[in-house]
Amino acid sequence: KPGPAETNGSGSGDDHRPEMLADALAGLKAPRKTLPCKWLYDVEGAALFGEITRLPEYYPTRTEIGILRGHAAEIAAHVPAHAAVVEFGSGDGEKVDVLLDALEAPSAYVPVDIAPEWVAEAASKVAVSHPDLEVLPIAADFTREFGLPDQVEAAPRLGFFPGSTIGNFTPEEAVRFLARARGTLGEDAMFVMGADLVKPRETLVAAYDDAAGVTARFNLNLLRRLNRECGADFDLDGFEHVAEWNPELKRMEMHLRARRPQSVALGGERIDFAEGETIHTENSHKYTEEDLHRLAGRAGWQVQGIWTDPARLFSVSLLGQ
Ligand code: AVJ
Repeated sequence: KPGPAETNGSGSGDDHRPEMLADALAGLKAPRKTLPCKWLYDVEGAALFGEITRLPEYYPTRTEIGILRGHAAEIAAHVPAHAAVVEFGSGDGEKVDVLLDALEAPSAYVPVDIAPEWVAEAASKVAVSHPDLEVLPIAADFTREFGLPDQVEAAPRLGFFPGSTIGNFTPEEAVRFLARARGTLGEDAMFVMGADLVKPRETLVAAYDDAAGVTARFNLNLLRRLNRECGADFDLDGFEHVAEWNPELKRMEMHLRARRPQSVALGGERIDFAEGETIHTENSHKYTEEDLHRLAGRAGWQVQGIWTDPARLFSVSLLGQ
């Protein structure tokens, strides 16, 4: 099946490359090298992430869908009829379908994503599965302030933020995001959020360093992308994928580690790597139920319910006022 078109580069849309190059130079010239995780998700990165979600070790996606299927009616019982569902980051339609099926006469579906192609795809899938629903896609960066279309003005709003994407934020950023979402959705809004739970290290490390090496390819795609789109000359064999549990900060960290000393050309500059030096590429924060209550409270929300799977791997929370 054809995926969404490339947002930039050869195709249409704003050129993201100057921003990506500026981010890369800033991150790689810092004393501890980093690259923002948002650049992991180009078309190839998104395809690799899709592959990750089907790996035996990567429990989050299938566990979350199981929780949603098992408890959608219970969750929906808390939500007023005719709600407009606003999805932060457009999914592939599967998760939101489960929610929409359980809600009483939802009035609208508003997928929000920075890539116009992705929102359009989410919108057309849901338009097919729910032909009576008004579908109003918005191309916007959901980590920043954005407005809802006038058509959803009157309806009660339900935010939907599945996938543990919240885990990409630090707890402070997560509080700011949740508070902003409350403002965007308005009075009496509710919010359904998926978050990965703290668990033994071995399970986490396996999920982020799978035996088939798909997560390694996903991580290394960031360097491939800098080569392809920013004219860098990273030697992909010169770096290896590292997935580490940080118990103090309760997060999985992905890094790329230089296997040997090397020097890389990027944007007219040279970036030097010592052997063993790492680039920090992604965080995936894990929460306890207690942490989730605290997080929601700090952002001005109240937890109405938290649903988990029998093994307590993953959580789906309903936040309200
Ligand atoms: C898409 C951010 C939820 O943190 O589990 C999966 C990304 N990175 N394997 C996650 C990811 C490596 C994923 N999120």
